[in-house]
This record gives sequence, C-alpha cells and structure tokens, in this order.
Amino acid sequence: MAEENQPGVNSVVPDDEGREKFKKSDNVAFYKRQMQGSNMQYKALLETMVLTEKGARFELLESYTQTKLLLSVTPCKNDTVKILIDELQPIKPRFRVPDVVTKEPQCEPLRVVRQSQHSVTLSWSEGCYQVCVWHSPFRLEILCEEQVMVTFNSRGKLWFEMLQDPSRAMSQRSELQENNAGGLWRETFRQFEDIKANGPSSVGSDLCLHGFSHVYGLPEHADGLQLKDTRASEPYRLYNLDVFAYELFSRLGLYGSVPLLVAHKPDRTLGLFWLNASETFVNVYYSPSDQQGDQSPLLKKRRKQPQTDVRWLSESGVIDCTVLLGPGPKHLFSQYAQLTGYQALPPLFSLGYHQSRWNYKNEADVKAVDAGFDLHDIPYDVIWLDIEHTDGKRYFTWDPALFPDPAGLQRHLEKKKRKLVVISDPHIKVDPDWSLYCEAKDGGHFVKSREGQIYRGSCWPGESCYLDFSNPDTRAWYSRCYSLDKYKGSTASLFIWNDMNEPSVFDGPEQTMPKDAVHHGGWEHRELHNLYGFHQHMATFEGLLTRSGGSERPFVLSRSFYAGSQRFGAVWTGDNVASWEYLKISVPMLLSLSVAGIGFCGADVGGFVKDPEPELLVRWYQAAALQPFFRGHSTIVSKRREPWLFGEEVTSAIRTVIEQRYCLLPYWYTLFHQAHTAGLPPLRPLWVEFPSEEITFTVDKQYMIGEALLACPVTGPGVKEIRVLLPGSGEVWYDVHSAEAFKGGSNVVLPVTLDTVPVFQRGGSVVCRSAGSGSCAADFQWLPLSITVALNSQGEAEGELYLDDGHSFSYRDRKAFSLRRFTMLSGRLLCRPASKEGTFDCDTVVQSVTFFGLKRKPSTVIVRVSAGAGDTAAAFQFTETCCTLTVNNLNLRVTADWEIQIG
Ligand code: NBV
Repeated sequence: MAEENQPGVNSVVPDDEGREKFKKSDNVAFYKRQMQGSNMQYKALLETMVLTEKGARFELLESYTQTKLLLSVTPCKNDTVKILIDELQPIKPRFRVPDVVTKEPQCEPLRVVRQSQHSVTLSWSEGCYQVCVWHSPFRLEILCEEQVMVTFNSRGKLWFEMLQDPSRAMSQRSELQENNAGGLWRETFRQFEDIKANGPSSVGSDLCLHGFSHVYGLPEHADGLQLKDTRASEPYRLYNLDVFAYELFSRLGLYGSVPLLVAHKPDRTLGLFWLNASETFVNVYYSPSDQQGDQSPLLKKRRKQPQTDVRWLSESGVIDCTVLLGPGPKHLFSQYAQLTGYQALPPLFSLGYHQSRWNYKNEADVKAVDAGFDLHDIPYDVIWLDIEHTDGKRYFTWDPALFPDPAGLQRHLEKKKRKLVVISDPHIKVDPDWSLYCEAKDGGHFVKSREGQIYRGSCWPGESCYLDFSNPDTRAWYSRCYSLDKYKGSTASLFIWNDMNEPSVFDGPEQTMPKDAVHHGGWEHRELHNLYGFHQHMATFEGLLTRSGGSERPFVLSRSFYAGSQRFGAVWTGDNVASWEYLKISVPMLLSLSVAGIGFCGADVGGFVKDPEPELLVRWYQAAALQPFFRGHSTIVSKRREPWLFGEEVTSAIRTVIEQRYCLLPYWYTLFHQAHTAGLPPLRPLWVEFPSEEITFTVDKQYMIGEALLACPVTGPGVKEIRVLLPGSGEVWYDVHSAEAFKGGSNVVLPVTLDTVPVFQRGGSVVCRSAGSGSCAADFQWLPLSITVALNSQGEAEGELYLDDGHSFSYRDRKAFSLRRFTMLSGRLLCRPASKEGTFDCDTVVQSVTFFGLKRKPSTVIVRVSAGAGDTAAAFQFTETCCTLTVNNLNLRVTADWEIQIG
C-alpha cells in the first residue's frame, strides 16, 4: 500500500481547509466550560458528617445553585486515601470505572481529633495521618505528622455538573440548540456531531501538592519524563487515539492513558490517581518557593516552600481520586499495584527479541527470516504477523494462499522453541457469510449507534462493527474465540497482538468511535472511551489463559491501555518514526509508562515509519536491548531491515547487543518477578533509586534497570563522547564492559564508538548473567550463570535471582520457584534462599563469579558448600589494573547454599 493511501498517514497534517484531525483543548466544550466557569463555592456541611467503617461522609452544598454532593473520604491501611464525590441524589447513576481496581484496600477507622465551626480534623494510623475538612469554602487537607501534604480543592475548582432530566431541560434546550454556547447537549468538531443524551456531566477538581516541584506520569504523551507547566501550553490530554507518526513534545493524547500523577521531593513521593475513563485533561502549575514575580504589594505573604497545583477535568463520571502517600517511590509503586494490580509475570520467551514487520509475506518468507537468524547467529524468540496474514482482514482467519498451513508453520518454529504472534484487532468485518461476524451479531456483542442500530465504522476490512468489550458476556465470548479448537490454525505456541484498540475508526471523529455510541448497560462511549483497549487486552489475556486450562502464562501486546493494563501483558508506543528524535523520546516515554505501573513496555526498534540509516538502527537496537519489550517492527512501505541486511559491521553490532540481552535475561526475569510481586517497574528513573538526590529529578536520558544497572544509551548521530551522570556521593560505579570504577556524585565523559553502550553496575549490587550462547530464550534458560559482584566502598554487595520454569503458573500454584540471595559481607559471598517459600529443582550452576572493586589480590579463595564436603581452594585471576577478581570453573548449583571466602 502506498504511504499516502494509509489512513493514518496524514494525521499530523491539517486537511485542505487547514483543520487539524485531532482536537486541542479549545475544541472541547466541557474543558472550556470548566476553565471559563466561575468558581462554584462549595460548603462542607460538617453537621452531616457520618463516620462509618468506610471512613467519613459529608454533604457538600453548592451555595449558588443549592445542589448537593456526597463526599466520602476513606483512608486505607496501605497509606492511601480515597476521595469520592458523587451527586447526593442523581436522577440516575453516574458511571463508575469497573475492572480497574483489583482490590479495595482495607479501610482504617477514623477518629475525630478536633472540631470547630470552621473545620473538622480526623486522624488514623495512630495519629500519624490526619484529614482536615474545612467548611466554607470547602477544602480537604491531608496531613502527615501535622504537615499538610496535599490539599483537595485548594483553589476552589471543584466542578460537578448535575445530570438533568432531558425533558425538563427541554425548555432551555431549544434555546441551547440554536445557540449551543457551552456545548451542553450537542457539540460539533469538523463534520462530526456529538449528541449528549444526558447533557452536561463534567467533573473536575484541583489538588495542591505542597513542597513539590517535580511531577511525572500521566502516560501516554510523546514528551519528557518530568511533566511540564501547562500555563503557557496545552493541558495534558488523556484520550486514547490512533495518532500515526505522532508529534513530539506534545501533550495531545496518544494510544493509552494512565491517570496516575506521581510527585516527588527528597523526603516524600506522592501519587494522585484519578479514576475516570472519560476524556480527561490535566493542568500542571508549578510555583517555586518565594515567587518574586507573583508578589503584589498588597500580597506580602511569601510562599516558603514550592508547590505544584494539579487540576483534573473529566467529561463525565464521578470524582474518584486516590491519594497515595508513599512515603518513598517504592512504597508508592506498591500502593499503586495493590490498587490496580501487579505486572503479569511474562513468559520468559517474551523477554527475548521479537522480529516483526508489516508484513512478513507468506510462510516461505517467515521461514526464511527465521533461518536468517540462525545463519547469522543472532538469537531471537518470536516472529510476528501483521494484518496481511488474515483472509481479508478477518481476524482469527488466515489468508489461504499466503498461509495455507499456519499450524505447520508454528510447529516449524516450535521445533526451535520459537513462537509466532499474530495481530487481532477489535473491528469485525461486516460479512454475513462469516460465522464469527454472525455469532457476534446474534450474540449482541457489538457496540450500538446512538440510534440503537449496530454501530458501523470503517477500518482495515472496510465497513466494520466494533466488539463491545465493556460487556462481560462479550469478553467471555471473545475469549472463547482463542480456544485451540475454535481458532483454526492456532496452536499453543501462537500468541496475540491487539492493535487499533483505542478504538481506531477511520471515519470517526478524531479517528475514533463517536462519544454518543452506546455500550452494554446503555452507557455512552464517552463514559468509558479510555477503557476500550484495556477491556480487549483483558479478554485476549483471558482467552489465552483458558485455552491452556489456566496453566500457561499468556503473552498479549496491546497498543491501547489504561491503568491496570499491566495485568494483561505488554504495551508499545505505537507508530513512531525512524529518526533520532523518536529514538531519544522513547526513553522518557517508557519511563513514564513504568512509573505509571506499565512495566512491560517498548518502542518499535528502528522506528515504524520511514527507513532508518544503519547508524540509527544500530543505536536503536542498543537502546532497546536495555528496555523491557524488545521488538523490531516497521511499516508496510518500509525497506526490509532484518539485522543482517546492512553489512557485517552493522550485523555484528546488532548481534552483540541481542546476545547481551539474552545473557542478561536472568536479571530481567528477576526484575519482572519484582514487578509481579512488589509492583516495582524494571525500568526506573534515576530518582527512584536516588530519591534524595535532586540532581537526578530531571534526568530522562539515562535510567536504571532495576537497582543495579544504570544505562545511558547513545541516541544521537556521530557521537564521539558521552557525558553520564553517576549519582550518589559515596557510591561506586563500574563500567560493565571494562570494570573501570568511577566515583558517584559526578559526571563522567566517555569516548564513544559505534559499539559503545554505556552501562554501569552500582557498587553494592550483584547481577546474574547466563554464560554461553544459544538461539532463543529457552536455550539460554539453563545455561551456567556468571555472577558479577560489584563491591561498594565497604566491600559489600547484595542481589537476588528468581528462577522458575519460565512459562507456566506452577510458580504460583505449586510454589515451584526459587528465589536466591547473594550477599557479600566481610569478604564472604553467600548464596542462600531469599524466601522460605518455593522449591524449584534445577541443575543450573554458577560457573564463575567476578568481583569488581576488590582492593587487593587475595591470598586464597575458598569455596564451601554447606551440604557437602569441606572447603576447596579455588583457582582465581586477579587483575590489578581494574581491581577485578574472577573465580572460574565453580560448578556450584544455584539452588544450593554455598559460600566463597576471599582470604
Ligand atoms: O496493522 C498495521 C499497523 C501496525 O503494523 C502498527 O504497529 C500499528 O501501530 N497498524 C498500526 C495499523 C496501520 C498504521 C498506519
């Protein structure tokens, strides 16, 4: 297909009349209403306060219209506070986001501390935390040890449009329809008309974060990690859209949304989680301390500490805002995971390298590419098929001429322990001769139009209907479509990719579904737009899970996502471009996803649109090999770019980093175990590991992989040297390739060649790698390990290794796993269980241990196996120039207890 014929291609280019395809905030009626609206003066009716097991409830009265809201404040055991505001007596229920919060945390009983005419103060957690609710005007403060951390409604921006009875609103309506000033009942954008059956229903509020000048999160935007002040620019928009070749440094909405904002300062990390799935805008206003410019002569009071004001505005639903209190970044990640779920533990193969393009043409092409990897000695795990593999864009089918024997193809790959992934989009071709279409239609599984017909929009197959994944029955039906007997040509080694699930509708407003389309339960699309992809991802995950009787871990990649999508697999950053700028932006984009709980994320290697020059391709592989989801992918009109097509220098540079990725899989897998059990993202901004070092707060070119490795990939052309910040005064860092030691708290400048990938191991950490080679993750899985113990200035180090079968749920159901801890203390490296739980029989051995930063040559190295014979002296090499000790030929079982003593 020619590039200009692709529906998405012109998305960033205005049309003939200069109109943009996507809205800016000034095209959005509810946003304008709220921003221009006068402040609604709410009073908290303190005398109506009710204390229940679920916290405190208040009535709020809007002074001018006399409308009433119900506010509940629920503090929870995991140091979170939920603020919920709904209408006191709505004419019908307002939408509440389902399926995202996995478990409501246990509530903490509240106690009244003081009460006055103006306010009431309640405390929990033995008085450590308090909420203070001010009567008039209403505001709510959350305090820790008497210090106000957050104020809700601090600027009085609380906004709540009451649902109106359309027939009673009729009289106003005709007037409004003529002069629909506020877009209350109808709104148009380009040729699209949005009829609001329920009238205006928007909500909003502001929160002040006291003492904070750095906030992060709110993916997905093609922008830096630290959120920008929005006074002089667009607000952050959370509205899932298919934006081909998206603009950089933009606050417009992309494919997915996570309404989690994370604020950080040296002694506290806070989170604001705004659970609302309708179109949402977020304004961020930073105010530094002692703001000179702001001081009018009348206003002598100076602000002693900085603050950040965050204003959330949503088109519909209720206000459901959870404040996560940290205190540190890792507490916050755990609180957020307790709320929305933990990262699914990926099958090991999915942490390997994935090879994709739109499209691998036919079975012979797939087999040739697969063979190419073997021929060029490059490990890889998965080959992907895009939409052209189907019979006329009917998902769950195969083009009979191009893919006559899909199961045979999967078996061919499976013999080499490799997998196939195919695409499965949410739109269904209107085709009365296709059984899947008929089943979906007869089962009532499609979204309806506002007129009550099945909604039709255009997508790859032409005229299409859209599955209503918000309906649990539709999800169950869809999940069954993945069963091996129903999905002809599928085998257990076929995995799934959900694309176009914002949803993308070529002829829809902003290339998505009209907001007045109707879902299960009569809910308008506007209420749950941002959940569409989440629910498809969920149903696909379920489908793969049940296809194996619940025993095998699914792998599903989704383009669209919402809070909680981490439970279902991976996401990627969509249609990026083969340019250095997009390579650069991929780092902060993945970090933003990571802080918002979506740990398994990646960007198309090489850039989806256009053709990368070889240097860019190499640099992209180097960066992506150090990121969670690692897939090369490109558009249909791009030139072929398998790693061996650009000459030996390029092939060898790419081979090196893919091999290094495979060798590091034991470490990555351990990090995913941490994400799965503790909510810690594998990729971390530097400030997560160095929370008190302000110099790290704005860094988004470098990142931590877990707590041990710092990566600073080269992301520019012709780079001859690179400056890397090594944080932490008193810390030691080791270049992983040369073992050279560097002091923390400084910048180092390193010479750069095409092969340079700056990675440093933090002193005090232990990293396990596979030693040897193989052609896919399964080959690497049981290879002997080589361990790198990087000593800190006290000569100590610590690290963990997680092992299980790599594919099933036995780790969960039969505790078939092993978590080992390596501790280096007083010259002894101990290998011990890190947890009492879990047994996993495997013969994996530790073959070698390398110690970085050993001050002097040891006289002896003794190996002691706890359950075996006595001590054995081991041969070793010591390299004085870089203070490195290596002990080889150890053959110590990693699941056994042993120690190495350096004498
Ligand atoms: O299915 C084709 C592509 C896919 O390759 C890409 O990764 C997705 O982001 N898809 C978008 C639809 C077409 C984009 C122009």
